[in-house]
Amino acid sequence: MGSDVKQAGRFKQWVGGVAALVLSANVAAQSADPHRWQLNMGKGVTASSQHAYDAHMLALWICVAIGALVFGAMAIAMFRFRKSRGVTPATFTHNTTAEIIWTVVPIILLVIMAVPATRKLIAMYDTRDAAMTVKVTGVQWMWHYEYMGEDVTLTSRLDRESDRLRQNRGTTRAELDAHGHYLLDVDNPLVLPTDTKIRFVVTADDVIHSWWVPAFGWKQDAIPGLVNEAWTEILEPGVYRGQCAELCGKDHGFMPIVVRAVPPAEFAQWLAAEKARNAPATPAPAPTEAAPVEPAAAADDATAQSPSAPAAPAAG
Ligand SMILES: [Cu+2]
Repeated sequence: MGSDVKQAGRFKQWVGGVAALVLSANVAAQSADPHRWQLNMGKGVTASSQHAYDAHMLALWICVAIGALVFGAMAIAMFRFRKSRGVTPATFTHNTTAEIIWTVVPIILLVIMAVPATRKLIAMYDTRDAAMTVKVTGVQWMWHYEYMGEDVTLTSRLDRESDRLRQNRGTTRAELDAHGHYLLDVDNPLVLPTDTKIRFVVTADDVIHSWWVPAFGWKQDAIPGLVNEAWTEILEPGVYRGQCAELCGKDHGFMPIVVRAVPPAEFAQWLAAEKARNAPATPAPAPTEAAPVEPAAAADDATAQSPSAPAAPAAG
């Protein structure tokens, strides 16, 4: 009896799992997160990622057709012309027509794949006419973001809870599952507008990092002393996650990327609020709190202005 109940529970769980899988195909199309047992690459949420997906699918279907043709021909040849049927082999060794065909056809196929792929690659590197620029700086082991010309900067680190779980030896699987985005969450996500061409300039402060959000369809190396460019135009609002994709030291695995893409109007609001927050404290409007606010604000200012005090020059 008990085992029956257990079995029924199992079955329910299994059915639930399958349903979740089928449903998640829909949800995944929105969130662009990979899901369990995903077979194909994701379409992503930008024109670049969808171009990559299209190029991939074109090549895939050409491969499928070639595979079906070649293996089909082999199967027919092995079955119909087998020795046990008394077939005697032909004695010719060359066939000029066949050789020309199997040289020309692949060339045509390669051109069919290369032309759109090259066009898409060129578009991926065309950062002109961007509406805004975000500077991304990789630092061991976090990301700095600067909205160029807006006086808004962010520092984005691994969220506290992931950090606590990863450092605690007693962390259980259940705790990790409960987190939901273990090692893929940050304290301050990069907020970006949708339907806007955004240019990125990517660099690093210490070692080589790489900024990678799979749903955007590209990754860009962040190299100290070098400024790399990239651009994106996010088509759907959502939260997109990525990671540093260049081994950059012991905490390489703990500098995830989270982008929150919101409609342009919401982004403008957020940016205005950030600007107000970062602006030097104006003395006039202090409606609720009085004196004790001032020194704290001043201290904040001082630290914000000199994030790293230059070391005294070494003598000699
Ligand atoms: Cu890194």
